[in-house]
Amino acid sequence: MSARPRVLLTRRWTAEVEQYLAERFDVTVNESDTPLDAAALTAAMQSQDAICPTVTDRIDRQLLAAPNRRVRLIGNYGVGFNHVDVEAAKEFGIRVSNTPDVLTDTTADLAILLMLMVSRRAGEGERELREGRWTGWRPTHLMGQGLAGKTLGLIGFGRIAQSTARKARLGLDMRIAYNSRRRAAADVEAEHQATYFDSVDELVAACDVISLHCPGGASTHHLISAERLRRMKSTALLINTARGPVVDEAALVEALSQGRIAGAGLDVYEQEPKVHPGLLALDNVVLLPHLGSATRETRTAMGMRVAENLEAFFAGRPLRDPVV
Ligand code: 8YV
Repeated sequence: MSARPRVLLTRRWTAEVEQYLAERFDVTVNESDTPLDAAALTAAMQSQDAICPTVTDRIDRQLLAAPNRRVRLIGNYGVGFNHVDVEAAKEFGIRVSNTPDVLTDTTADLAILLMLMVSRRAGEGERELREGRWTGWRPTHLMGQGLAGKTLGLIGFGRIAQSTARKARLGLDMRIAYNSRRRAAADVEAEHQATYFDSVDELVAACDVISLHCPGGASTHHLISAERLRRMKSTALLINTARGPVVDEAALVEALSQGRIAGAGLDVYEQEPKVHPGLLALDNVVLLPHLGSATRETRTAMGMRVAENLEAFFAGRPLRDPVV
């Protein structure tokens, strides 16, 4: 029997997937479950046939250019791949795959959760109660704002944005508007009763809630800038389940502290796991630790999707989810 391909999981995965992979590949798992440093990743590039990274690993040009490289596939655990230099991978003939579809609803649920938590001041209320500051019911206590009839503006209109639109429209009775690099087909717009804005500036000015669903990377860096925050309504909420650097965090802190927008719900940050101290001090912001896809079902489905890509690659079949 020929030797089984060597595969590195840079973090612990769910038990089902680790077992599934161990039955098919020569798997190394990073038992410490803490991010590997550049030296460990370089050694893996030289000893493994495939590496399966997560958002906490930096797979940059220098790493991909490691001398005596053995790795031929980067099987990313996650749909977003802005932590992988795909241009360099392409140049060096290294394949890259990701895990679309399986985390769509789970991540959209989290966007809705943040919208509800911020609009109904749930974080503030829970802190008040746990800290023993709740003095009892009164008509004007922690009044939030309703979402029904309000307009949700989506930036990016891929799978997760459309799932969020569906849940917001059918579940919360919101109106849908969006901006994306490419306008969606007429039947997709009709399905979501979505209004297209070809300008982000106009979208942010017109909507009550802005939710980010675009990819990370250079083209969307600080897309939500101080200037765009200024264009938003003073009652508006900003939701980010995409990537931290899409928002200028320092500008957001300023806008929130000065009451220029009403609140924000964040699941991602510019320098994870660091969070801007200004955000921590604010009450009108809900902060979650990158939980977008964190359900048992989804984390297993993501791992199985990586497994499908590994199996296809090493059997010489086309990748299920080719990025490069
Ligand atoms: C993942 C995500 O947990 O898939 C993505 O792009 O942001 C998260 O859902 C993370 O990226 C895993 O690498």
